[in-house]
Formats: sequence, structure tokens, C-alpha cells
Amino acid sequence: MDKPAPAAQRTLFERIIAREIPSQVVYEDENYIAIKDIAPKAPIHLLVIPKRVTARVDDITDPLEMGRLWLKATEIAREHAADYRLVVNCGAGGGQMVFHTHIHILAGWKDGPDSD
Ligand code: DGP
Repeated sequence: MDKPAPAAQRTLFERIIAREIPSQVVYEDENYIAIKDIAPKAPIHLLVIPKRVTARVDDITDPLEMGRLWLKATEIAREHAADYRLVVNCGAGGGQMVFHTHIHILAGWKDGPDSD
């Protein structure tokens, strides 16, 4: 097997997947990992991260791959909350800070996203 790229060339989330950086993993399979966000913006704040690296969600061009990612995000969200918000920040101007595609799951408010 090829040696992994040096840490400096890999994304933060690749390093989390490789367990080089600790995180709270709530789900993992061969294609995805879901972790708790380090700076939660809601009572429940998870990140669903495909293991295949693309920088941003619009780099995914295969409809099946895009569909599977969103299905996985809804599956994981439903395991944590009945109602939830899914968010994708795309590009620095869209608020993206980590350039490894991910979907935010936000949930757990008492009475909707603006309640607490
Ligand atoms: P975005 O702005 O969409 O790229 O969101 C990146 C998210 O990643 C942001 O909500 C904070 C989270 N984050 C950044 N560094 C870490 C980390 O080291 N561990 C975890 N669990 N989350 C992180």
C-alpha cells in the first residue's frame, strides 16, 4: 500500500479519519465518518465527512456520490434528532473553513433553531 501523504499535505479531516487528531466519532463506515463539531453552534452539532477527499461539495460531480452523501447525512441526523438542519458552507465566501467536503447536522434546540 502507498505511504500516506505527509500531514502537511492532508486535510484536517483526513488526519481525524486517520486518528492522528482526536475527535468524538459518532459514526463510521468505509466511506464516511461523522464527528462532533469542536465548536458546536447548536446543542447537537455533527459533521458528516466523506472519506474520499474533495475540497468542496460542488467538486462532487457524480450524482450517485452526491446522493449517497446526503442520504448518509439524513440517516445519521435521524439517529440523533427528529428534526434538524443540514448546512454546507461552500468556499471561503460561503463560510467554509475546512476544505474537505462536509455536511453540518445542527439540531437539539428546544423550540427550533432560533429558540436557544
Ligand atoms: P466549515 O466552516 O463549514 O468549514 O466548518 C468546519 C467546522 O469544523 C467548524 O464548525 C469547526 C469544525 N472543526 C474545526 N477544527 C476541528 C477539529 O479539530 N475537530 C472537530 N471535531 N471539529 C473541528
